[in-house]
Amino acid sequence: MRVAVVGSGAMGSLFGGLLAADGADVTLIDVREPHVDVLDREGVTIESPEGEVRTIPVAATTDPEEAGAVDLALVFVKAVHTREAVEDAAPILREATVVTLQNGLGNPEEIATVVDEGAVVAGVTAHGSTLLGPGRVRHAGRGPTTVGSYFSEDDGRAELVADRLTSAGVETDVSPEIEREIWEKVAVNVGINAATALARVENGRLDGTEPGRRLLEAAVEECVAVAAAEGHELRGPAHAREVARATATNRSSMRQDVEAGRPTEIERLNGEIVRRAERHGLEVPVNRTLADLVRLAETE
Ligand code: KPL
Repeated sequence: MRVAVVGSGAMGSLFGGLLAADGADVTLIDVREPHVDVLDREGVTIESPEGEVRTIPVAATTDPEEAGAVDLALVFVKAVHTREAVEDAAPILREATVVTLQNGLGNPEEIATVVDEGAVVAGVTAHGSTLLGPGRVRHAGRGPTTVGSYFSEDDGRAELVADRLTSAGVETDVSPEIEREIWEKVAVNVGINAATALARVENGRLDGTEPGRRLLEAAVEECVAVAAAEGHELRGPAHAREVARATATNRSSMRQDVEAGRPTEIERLNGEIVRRAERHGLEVPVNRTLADLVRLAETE
């Protein structure tokens, strides 16, 4: 199977490397030249959660067209870059199933501006990964991955994606309710990411302190109300608090972005909650404030 990973940072390199180790013909695509050079020359080096290190040969390029036509594409760019990255990769995606496991709302819709809706498989993953340096990632933790056909009844594509990922060691289920699953993950990210990025604290502080709990609960309650207005019933703050406890020592992805001076995913998370709330006539003052503060931090 020919696979392209569009956006091969920490998560893309991990998933691409695991698929290559399982026998797929993988090309990792990324804009960072030093990273791509090492990947293409030496392969991707993965440190497992147990501390084992292995290097897996892959092809890598900054030019999507070099990958040639693929059967499967995994989109792992930051959500702010989805449309541009998929547009650049369009020539190699004509026969591909295109999978997004990215954070936030709106990624499948962005991808479907470029490829057929039927080709889009969306999902969520609890795997964690950190980019240690060019060509090298740490597989920080394993967890469930769920995929599903986003726009239409599954024609077998989601099953196929789940089988390939599971065979590569990423245990994956298929859900008939993938949009709700994405909302559940969004609620967690809305409750944890902006607050940890702004306060520069580890995730656990949002469950382990009173101001942390207040912020998380208020942001998630607002998100739950917006999801309900769109027909999705979510589990609510208790679940986000559980995740904050389970990932207590993590630096959230948004905190890492803010600290590194990179653009964040705020517009796909709290920022998108604000926009959707407006459409439904709902007030979401906590998300509005968190989004504005992160936007401000991004301009530093
Ligand atoms: O998904 C995450 C992120 O940081 O983006 C959580 C679950 C909050 C873990 O850090």
